[in-house]
Amino acid sequence: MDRTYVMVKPDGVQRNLVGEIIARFEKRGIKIAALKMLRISRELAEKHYGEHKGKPFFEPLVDFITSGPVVAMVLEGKDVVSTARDMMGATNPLKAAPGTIRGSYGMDVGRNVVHGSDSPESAAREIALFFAPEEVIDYNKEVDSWLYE
Ligand code: DAT
Ligand code: MG
Repeated sequence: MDRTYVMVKPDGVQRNLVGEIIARFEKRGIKIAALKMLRISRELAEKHYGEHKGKPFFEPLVDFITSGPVVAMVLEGKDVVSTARDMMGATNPLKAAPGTIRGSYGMDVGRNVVHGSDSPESAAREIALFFAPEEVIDYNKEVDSWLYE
């Protein structure tokens, strides 16, 4: 099974969307392997978004992601990196397909409610940034045999 890093951003927390977002992944059959709320430091934000350093939206992005608590999670499932991204929709919520998380709850690219790793390599890097190895839990769910053939 694959793992990805997903985060409800400060706007999602403030807008009471945490439960709704987690429920979408759970109901899909994606397993929660780690979950916590935290306030991201500037240092961690700059590492997490390191690939965007130097872009015009980098400073506002760091300001935004550190502006309030986030809910960080590791999700597990078949092809979960791309599945979670598909469920989130395009970066710009106005371009995100209706029914996706961003397409359901967002209006502006700088307030797009959720983050999800964009590749298995990013997922490994981001999981290690946000979670200690012992915080990511390996466990079985009986329902898996009803989700996977
Ligand atoms: P994604 O979050 O879909 O992986 P990304 O990695 O390209 O998108 O960008 C990270 C975040 O930065 C994105 O969720 C919102 C913000 N962002 C991206 N492009 C932007 C832009 N052109 N203007 C303002 N914010 C932007
Ligand atoms: Mg990205």
